[in-house]
Order: sequence, then structure tokens, then C-alpha cells
Amino acid sequence: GVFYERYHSLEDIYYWINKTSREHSDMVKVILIGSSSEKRPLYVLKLSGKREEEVNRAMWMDCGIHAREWIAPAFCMWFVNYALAFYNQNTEITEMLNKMDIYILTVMNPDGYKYTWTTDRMWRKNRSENKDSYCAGVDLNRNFDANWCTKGASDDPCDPTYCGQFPESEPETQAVAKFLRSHKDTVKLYLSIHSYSQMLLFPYSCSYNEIPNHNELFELVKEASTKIRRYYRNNYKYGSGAKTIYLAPGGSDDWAYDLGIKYSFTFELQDRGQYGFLLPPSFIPQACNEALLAAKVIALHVINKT
Ligand code: 0X9
Ligand code: ZN
Repeated sequence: GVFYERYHSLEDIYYWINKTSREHSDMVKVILIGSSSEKRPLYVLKLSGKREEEVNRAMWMDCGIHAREWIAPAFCMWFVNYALAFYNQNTEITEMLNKMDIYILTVMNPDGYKYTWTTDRMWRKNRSENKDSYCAGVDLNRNFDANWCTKGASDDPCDPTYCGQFPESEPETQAVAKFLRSHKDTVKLYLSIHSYSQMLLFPYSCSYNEIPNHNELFELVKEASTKIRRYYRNNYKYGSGAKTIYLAPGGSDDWAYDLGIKYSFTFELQDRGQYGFLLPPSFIPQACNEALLAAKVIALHVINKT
């Protein structure tokens, strides 16, 4: 519907979370995992198929770590709507929901997202106050405990890639890390949604070291990229983060990998820079369908392997 072809304010998204869970109470549960630095709730939607038995396999997806990347929360919403609408219609999404629980954090950085709607469209970080500085905000994707604050992050609170005072200094980072730590035996797939530049990335970004299952993940994102090119005539680069974009420590994907989630990915959605973060709403359907295709390829592989 047209609702999913627009960007939504934070208030709309909270309303949507509530409405979706009420209207699909048989498949959706809401879990409060923590709150932001300005005390906004961080809600995770748990999607499950209507199955006889519990499964002990799950995937996690977060959107909107970075405030200005509006296509990311739009994708989380698109995904939830697709899953609920096409369960028992589309084979891939049905298989996913029958064989795994899907945890979705639609806006990991609600304070920053709100700020991009009211004050500064190009804001990236969260909105926490920094000690001894007039500059606000920490880059949540530099705040995880993975070679924290080494080359590729900044220790200057005024910088857009400020790593924070210490690893997991931010309540948003803490909430996600705590949830994943307590679900690490079931969560087999970690997915983080960003924009822009059209890339399918996997660890490491915090070093040039190759992970033990590099070849497997490389083939997987290659397959996803090939499918996107075939179906949607669009190009996605793929590979490990450090080699494909840049060295960037403290990211959620690297941290999740080291926690033991061996299928860990960051997607950079459309576009390749024409509109950048200001991707027009008319691009939402194709951008989301591309990401959905990649998510399906990866999730089905994980189901077969775990
Ligand atoms: O730099 C980032 O955090 C991501 N790119 S963005 O333009 N959306 O900011 C890339 C993240 C890749 N993964 C890690 N750096 N761990
Ligand atoms: Zn980002």
C-alpha cells in the first residue's frame, strides 16, 4: 500500500508498531529492549509463523542506527508488512517464518531520527550529551566493542564518527548488545540496514583480517548481488567491510560476529550517490524489494546450514 511508499515520522512509527502488533497478535509480539538517551522506548517486533512447535533459530534485523538513513526504517516496515501479507503465499517468507523467529528493531536511534525530522536532516549520531563538549551525539556504529575507537573512528565528540567515552557507553548500544547476548544461542543471523552506496557487507570492518567463514559469506552475498542485478537491474558491491568500503571499528556487525553469530551482515541500500540520504519516496519500493531479495537468499541459506 501507499503507506509503505512514504517516509514516516517517529510518532507514526510508534503508532504503526502498536497497530501492527494489535492487528496481528497471532504472529507479532512487541518486546521493550531498553530506551534511548532521551528516554524513548526501543521496541523490537518478534515475528513468528503459525507453527505447532517452537523453533530455536532466529534472525535479528535492525534499521536506523544512523539517523539520516531514512530508507532503513522504511525497509524494516516494508519487511514486516511483506512478511505478514505474504505468509502462506510466498514460499521463501513462509519458510523463514516457519523455521525462525524474526526480531526487528525498526528504529535503533529514535532520538537522532526525530532530530533529522525537526532540526538537521543530515544528522547521523544519537543525541546524547557529551562530557566537556558542546557537541552532542555518539556514532552508534562506532560504539560497539570491536577494536573500539581505533583507526576509522574519532575520539572527538564533534566528529560524525565519534566513538563515545567507552565501548557500549550509549543506552541504544547497550540495549541491542544485551538482547543479543541473552539470545546468542538462538540468533543465527544478524542483519543491519544502512544507506547509501548499494553494498552487501560482512565482517570484518574493524580489521583487514579474514574471518574463518569468509568464503561462505562471500559466495552468499555474491549470489544475492547477482539476483538483484537479474531481477531489478541494479548493481550491489559485496565483500568484507574493510576491503569493500573502509576500515571502521566498533560496528554492530563485527561485534555480533565475535559474539558467535557467524552470519552477520550490513546492507547499504540505494542509491549510489545521486540523491544519497535524500532518496525520494518513489524509490522506496525498488530499494526495499532489492534488500528483501538479499535478505531471503541469506536467511534461506542460514536455515539450511544451522
Ligand atoms: O560507516 C558505517 O558505519 C557504515 N556506512 S554508513 O555510510 N551507513 O555510515 C558501514 C558499516 C560497515 N560495518 C562496520 N563498519 N562495522
Ligand atoms: Zn549507516
